[in-house]
Amino acid sequence: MMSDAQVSARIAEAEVDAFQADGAVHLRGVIDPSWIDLLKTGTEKVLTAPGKYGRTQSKPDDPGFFFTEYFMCDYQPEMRRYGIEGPGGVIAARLLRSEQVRFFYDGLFVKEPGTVRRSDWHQDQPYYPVNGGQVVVLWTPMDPAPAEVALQVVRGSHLWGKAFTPVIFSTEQALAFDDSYSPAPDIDTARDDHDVLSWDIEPGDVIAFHGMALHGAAGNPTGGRRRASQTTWLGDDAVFSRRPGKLEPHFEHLDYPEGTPLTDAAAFPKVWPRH
Ligand SMILES: O=C(O)CCC(=O)C(=O)O
Repeated sequence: MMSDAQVSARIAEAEVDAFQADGAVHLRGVIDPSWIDLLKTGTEKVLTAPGKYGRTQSKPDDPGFFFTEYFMCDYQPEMRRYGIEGPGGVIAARLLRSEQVRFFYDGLFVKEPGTVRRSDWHQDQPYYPVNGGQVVVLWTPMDPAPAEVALQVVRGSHLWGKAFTPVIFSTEQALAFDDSYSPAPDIDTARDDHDVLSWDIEPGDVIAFHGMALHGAAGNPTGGRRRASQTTWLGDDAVFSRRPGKLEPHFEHLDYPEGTPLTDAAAFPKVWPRH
């Protein structure tokens, strides 16, 4: 098992610079195989007995099967162990150049072979009441994923200064936000107008992307499964900021004065430094 120092040393300064400038970076071999095994075990348990946010995103007559779940660290021991004890905290601290890192939440994206339903282009931060530049999502595949089916990111979109209206995947319904939010552009119909970052990715690798980076993923036309975990991490400058509309009920208990640093250990356990 790699030590935290070994994980950190695998991330070159140029990769940190790329993350900061592009809003995303592909990190190779930063997650030990034993963590991937733990994620796979957790995934099967979640598929068998999902929590209250488990959703089938593909419609009954859609080919394939696309399943998502969130907040597994609250109820699923394998996922919790990976989130809290795994290498995510040190990776996030390095990429965010943050003194401290707090675990925020996790997600699961399973696309069985032949899945047509895609993950629409979106930014993550509008879905939750957190502002700040030091927010990173670590997207971690459990299966090899060629670039066409892995997560893709529009280069530099985290610096556009734009916030896009969240849309609930399963119902395709936009949340009722005010006009400080606009609909996300459909990158697929105008791909040539955008610089889309994509990578062939293996288990053990991570695509790290900024909370305001515009990202999406195709369905899964391949013959293999495409299971991926995401964990979301908050750095020093992350603060509470109320969104102009209703969010997932899970976030409703988060209620602080606007701009409060997110250091409430019950909601945001500190994972870096380790002690
Ligand atoms: O894996 C996918 O299909 C989408 C992942 C995603 O959108 C996310 O991690 O926010």
